[in-house]
Amino acid sequence: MNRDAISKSLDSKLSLNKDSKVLVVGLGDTGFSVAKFLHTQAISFAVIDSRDKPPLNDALLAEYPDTPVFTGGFDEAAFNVATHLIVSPGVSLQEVSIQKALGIGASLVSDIDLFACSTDKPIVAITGSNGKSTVTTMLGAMGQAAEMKTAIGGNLGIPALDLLDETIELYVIELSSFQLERVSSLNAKVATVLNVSADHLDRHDGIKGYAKEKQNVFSGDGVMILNEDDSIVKGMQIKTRETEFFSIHKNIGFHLQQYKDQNWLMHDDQPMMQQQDLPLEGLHNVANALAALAIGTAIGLDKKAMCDGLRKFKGLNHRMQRVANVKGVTWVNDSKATNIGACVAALEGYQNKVVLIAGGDAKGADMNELIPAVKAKAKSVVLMGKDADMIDAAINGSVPTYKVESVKQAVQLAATLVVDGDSVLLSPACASIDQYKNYKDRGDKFTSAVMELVA
Ligand code: UMA
Ligand code: ADP
Repeated sequence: MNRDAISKSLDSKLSLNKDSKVLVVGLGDTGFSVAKFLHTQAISFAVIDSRDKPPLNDALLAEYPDTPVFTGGFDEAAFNVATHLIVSPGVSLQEVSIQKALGIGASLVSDIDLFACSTDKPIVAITGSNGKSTVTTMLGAMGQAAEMKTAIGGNLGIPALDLLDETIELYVIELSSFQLERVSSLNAKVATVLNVSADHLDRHDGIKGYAKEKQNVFSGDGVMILNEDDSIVKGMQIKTRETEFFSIHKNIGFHLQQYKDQNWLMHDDQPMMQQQDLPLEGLHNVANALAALAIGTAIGLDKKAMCDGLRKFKGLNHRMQRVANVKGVTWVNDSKATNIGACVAALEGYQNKVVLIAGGDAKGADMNELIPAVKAKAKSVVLMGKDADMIDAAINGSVPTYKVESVKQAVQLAATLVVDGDSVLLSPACASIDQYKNYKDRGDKFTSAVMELVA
């Protein structure tokens, strides 16, 4: 779409035009991408961030020196004059200033709304508690194999607005519950909720409220891709909409089935590819591949290209990533397991018991839900971080536990607990922000500590 077409679309769908008074709330990657976008649309804006010196402050002022920027708190006056608030996902909508501004008539808009109004190319929208980044990247690999110019981003890393480019033929956008709770005009051509398990309960109104935000991904009339094995997701079906299912337990839609004595990924009665050709560990990754095949088929990608894309996809760092084998012990970095569902999926993938390293910020989750998998698959648990005591209380002596101050110490201690043939799994079931910059930082420190053992 050209600039004029985008302006018309923004005006008609979001009542956003040159007369609007826009306040961009949050100056991180999202806020900066919004600023760039509004600038190209010649819509004036101010930016606000509650940190004293947000990291992109200088970059913004270097690029757009005339922009009013408010930092070090949420200045009520800036909110009171705004007609539109474009709020970054990391900023809670419960902020008093935001609620007041919405109360006196400001509109809530997200970067994803701006993005969706600015392209007429197909959008695939992917959400779920776990597997979003994996499935989004699988679709990127499939699009590439099909020689379709495909852009991937959103919560994955590159803000959606930064992906906009006239030459792109397919957008695959990962969306978090925070992004979805502030989206009004998405209308993706194909959308999925991969699964729903407890996460971010410190920001949402229980699991029901969290699932409701995820369901927003289906706004519009596109194809719905649903997980037959997840009762919450299955319950999201809208009978009048075109729907496709995926399952690892039932022979329905895109599923896993024995065919000619081998396990195959099937579409109805058609074999697509053998499970053994998927270069990823764990049944949860088979579910991810089936979801990606269902999405790709709904978009119209060629079957052979999709399977070629999957065969070449080696997985993402910090997700069940084997970092080393030291004296017969396998060390696995699953630092991205920031909730219980991901840790359970990781543990269930093992035949033999492992030494589990877990803990961090549980984000309001009930750690009792982790215990059956811990009892079944952990020989001992090394705990770290803010909610170590809470996890220890839930384990309640059923498995030996040890407490440490950091992931480095966890590696050093775990090394004393293992014998030849064991695995040590960092799969924290918690966010990292209580002790680390992010999950990557935690995973990198784990890997460095393992490398020190090698040395
Ligand atoms: N801020 C305030 N007040 C607050 C909270 C935040 O002013 O009360 C400001 C911060 O000071 C900061 C800015 O808001 O300057 C940051 O905004 P942000 O937290 O929304 O972060 P962005 O840099 O815009 O990154 C966001 C996503 N971050 C979050 O949802 C927390 C990134 O997902 C995403 O990649 C990026 O947009 C591009 O779309 C990260 C993430 O951790 C990877 N996501 C969570 C997850 O995957 O579990 C949801
Ligand atoms: P997300 O983007 O939703 O956080 P990722 O693909 O980054 O998902 O994976 C995050 C964590 O969840 C990793 O620990 C990974 O091993 C695990 N995981 C991936 N797919 C699934 C799934 N379908 N079910 C449960 N856990 C999963």
